[in-house]
Order: sequence, then C-alpha cells, then structure tokens
Amino acid sequence: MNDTIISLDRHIMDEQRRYGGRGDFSAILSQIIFAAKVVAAQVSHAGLVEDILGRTGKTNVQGEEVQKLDVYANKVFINALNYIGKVCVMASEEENDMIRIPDEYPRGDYVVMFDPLDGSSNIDVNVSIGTIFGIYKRVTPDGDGILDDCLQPGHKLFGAGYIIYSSSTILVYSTGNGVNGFSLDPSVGEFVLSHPGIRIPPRGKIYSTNEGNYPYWKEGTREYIEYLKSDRNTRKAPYTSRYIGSLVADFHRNLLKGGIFLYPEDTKDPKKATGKLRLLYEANPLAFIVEQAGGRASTGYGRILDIEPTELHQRVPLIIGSREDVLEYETFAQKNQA
Ligand code: AHM
Ligand code: MG
Repeated sequence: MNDTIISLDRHIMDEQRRYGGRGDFSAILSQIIFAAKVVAAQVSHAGLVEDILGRTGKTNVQGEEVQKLDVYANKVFINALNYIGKVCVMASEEENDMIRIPDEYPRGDYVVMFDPLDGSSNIDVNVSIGTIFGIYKRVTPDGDGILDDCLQPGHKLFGAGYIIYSSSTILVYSTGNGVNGFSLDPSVGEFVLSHPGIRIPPRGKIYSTNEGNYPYWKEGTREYIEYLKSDRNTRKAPYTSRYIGSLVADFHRNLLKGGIFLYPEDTKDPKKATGKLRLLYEANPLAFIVEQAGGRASTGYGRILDIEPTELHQRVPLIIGSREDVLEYETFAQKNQA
C-alpha cells in the first residue's frame, strides 16, 4: 500500500512554498476543489434522478423546483467563490453579464472566468462533461472588478485548470510551473496526485473534430483533414479519429496521448463564422495548460494566448494539441485566408 499519497491540498501548499505567494490563489483553488466535488456528486447521481437531467420547471419530492445540472453547477461555483474576499469579479459561460460580488463580502485581487459545465448536451446521455476555469490578477486597483479586468489576454493568466466528470473525476491545473492531474478518490473524498508533470507528445496520431461540418469548412481545413486521413502525411499512415463532443474530454485524451483537436470557423452558420468555442471560458484556459505541457493552441492564424479579447462571450477557432500537429495545421490554414 502507498503511504506517501500526495493530496491536492498538499500539492497546492508545496507550490505556494516553492514559488511564493500570500495564499490567495490557494484559497481560490480550494473553493474550486470544493465546488468540483459537489458537482461531481450531482453528476454521478444524474442517471438516477430523472429530474436533474436537462429539464427545468419540474418539482422534486420536496416540492422544490429542480434545476438543470449546468445551471446548478454555475450556482455552486459562484457561491463557492463569492464570499472568500479574494475575487473582485467573475464571468461564466452561463451568464450574460459579469458576476458581481455581493455587497456584504469584501473584494479581492483576482478575477475568475469559468465554464461551469461544458459539453452539457452530453449530460442526458451519460457522456463525460467538465468544468473549465481561468484565474487572472485584476488590472484595476480596488473595488468592484470591471470589464477591463475580465478582458485580459490569455498570456496574463495566473492559473488555469479543468475538471472532467467521467469514470473518475480528474482535476488538471497549472500555475505556470508545469501541469499536474489529480484523481478524486471517492473512498476518502480527496483529490490525489495521479498524473504528475504532464507533457503532451510533440506529435500524435489522433485527430478530433466534428467532421459533419466538413462541407462548411474552408479549403485549407478540408485539405488538412484529407491529408491526415491519407498516407501522404508525416506519419505515412492515416490518423485515428476520436470525437466525444465534450471539449474537456477530447482535450484530456489528446493531452495524455497526443493529437490535435480542431473546432475551426464555419462558413455555414453566421454564429460560427469566427468559431464556436469561447475565448475566455474555454480556449484560453486550455491553451494555457497545453502550452505548459509543451503543446500549442492556435486559431490557425496565431497563438490563442495572444488574442486581445473585445467581449465576454467572444468565440474563436480553436486548434489545440501536440505542437507539431498544430504547427502543421497552420501551414494549411494559410489557404483559408487566400
Ligand atoms: P457548450 O459550451 O454549449 O457545452 O458547447 C461546447 C461544446 C464543447 O464541449 C465541444 O467541443 C463542442 O461544443 C461540440 O460542438 P459540436 O456539437 O458542434 O461538435
Ligand atoms: Mg462550454
């Protein structure tokens, strides 16, 4: 039996000692861990409790109105973070506007951006879903955080991570000193270090994309996917296709095994003309993690982390994964702009 299990709390404390800090970030992370455990517990019951599967307006046995799981997760994360005095403003994919800290609680120095339950169309069919978060230092001096605090480029991220609710619940995060993964041990109710020092292979053999969008992709993207499926590619053998349709799950697999995930812009749907996925809640945190693991994240035309955001719910093309694969896509994407 292993008697030197490293809990996530211990790891956070070790990182704080090693890299300094006042413990503010650790306090935020501890609340995210708590919220993740609450959401994980609900997700694991979702198959049993019919009413929490994607339906609202129903009442449960106590006569309370039942919330959709993504709405529930949103509230759990807000309530875990809004009272600790470390955060000045938040923004969530589930909310139209920024989330103010209630008047009765102090404001802190950090900004938290999150997607509380990504891949929510997969909830009803028992497929993996996840939470994604990014943490910035505020740019304004004090008081309520404002839009400028939220609209920071990803290279300013102080830390980022995700939680995947699957056969086990795993939390992966980085504060800019590499990437580590922790699995929730249900017998003790703690996350324990299971994936230390994650590095993504420089080249993979998996591609993940919604190929149903092929007719609406631009020329360069189509050619790239044809190239991967042929034996003309660098591997001299067709790539394997894997697409779950939950970004966190597709990303996590590729992070561990190597490969490329693509959600490029779409010429059919005007809403997806600039991509589907959200810069602040999805693309930036995962781009930060993949770079910390030695990979690359790009729009096809430039680095995700360099984008200066202009609005909260901004969408971007997201091409992310093994460094050599993403760089190769970028050479094909030049044709998209011709
Ligand atoms: P959501 O934030 O509404 O859940 O949408 C994001 C999800 C991602 O998890 C996934 O990568 C993508 O949408 C799948 O989109 P599609 O169904 O168009 O392939
Ligand atoms: Mg999402």
